[in-house]
Amino acid sequence: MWRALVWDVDGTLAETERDGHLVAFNQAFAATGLPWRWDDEHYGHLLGVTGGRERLLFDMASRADAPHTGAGRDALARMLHRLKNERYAELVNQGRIKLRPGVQALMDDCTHAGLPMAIATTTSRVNVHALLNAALGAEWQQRFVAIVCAEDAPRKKPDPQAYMLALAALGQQAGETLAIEDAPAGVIAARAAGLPVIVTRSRYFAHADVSQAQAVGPGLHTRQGWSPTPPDADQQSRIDLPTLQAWSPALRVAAS
Ligand code: XBP
Repeated sequence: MWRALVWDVDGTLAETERDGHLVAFNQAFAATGLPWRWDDEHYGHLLGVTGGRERLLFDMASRADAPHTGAGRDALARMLHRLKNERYAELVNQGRIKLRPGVQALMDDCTHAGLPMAIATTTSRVNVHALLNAALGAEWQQRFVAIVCAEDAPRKKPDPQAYMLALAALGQQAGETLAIEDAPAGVIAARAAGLPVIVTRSRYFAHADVSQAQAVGPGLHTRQGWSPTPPDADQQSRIDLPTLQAWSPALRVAAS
């Protein structure tokens, strides 16, 4: 049986990268008068860098029109990142970013069953707050034992720091706690902390190597298309908590 569940945020809870962060980065460039624009393909490439500010600095390193000094690039990245986060919150509040199908239903299952949940993300706290306040309401934080964000875990995924902190707050054994992820860096981080992981494929990591994960599927809304096959895979219904509990012996053996 799982004793706790840890959620990644971007890509796992919602398609925040495509519908939120990418749009907001481009709005921040425009608002600053910069000619830079990131297209879908370039952003997919940049997502190999975790952390929005780190992503900006990585991109600037190959731009001739970026500030020439490290201090100049750092100051610009901080300003753009702050602006981006403001625009991201606006997009969320406009209702442009919804939770992925099956996410809220599984959260509700856990809440009703008293199964503790935590969040482990490399995203800034303001972005997590914007998303979950809009999706779950003002009391959203009460649903999680721990909400570990970039500010708490500066060593970003694939470093296991965020998962280690979440696990410590939950007070559970790593092997009895399931992580839900979408990205290779997140899978590596969770596995390095000892957690079994299931992956719900997202837009930018649809074909990425997540071979360290114990199961991979299209999303929590369906039991079909998963590998390995979940219990009662012939059923059309979603991945609910009873399904995850029935699946746990196989996933835990695969993780050990
Ligand atoms: C995703 C990230 C973040 C977001 C942007 O983290 O790497 O950097 O792209 O958010 P996770 P910030 O998959 O762990 O949720 O701009 O706040 O970094």
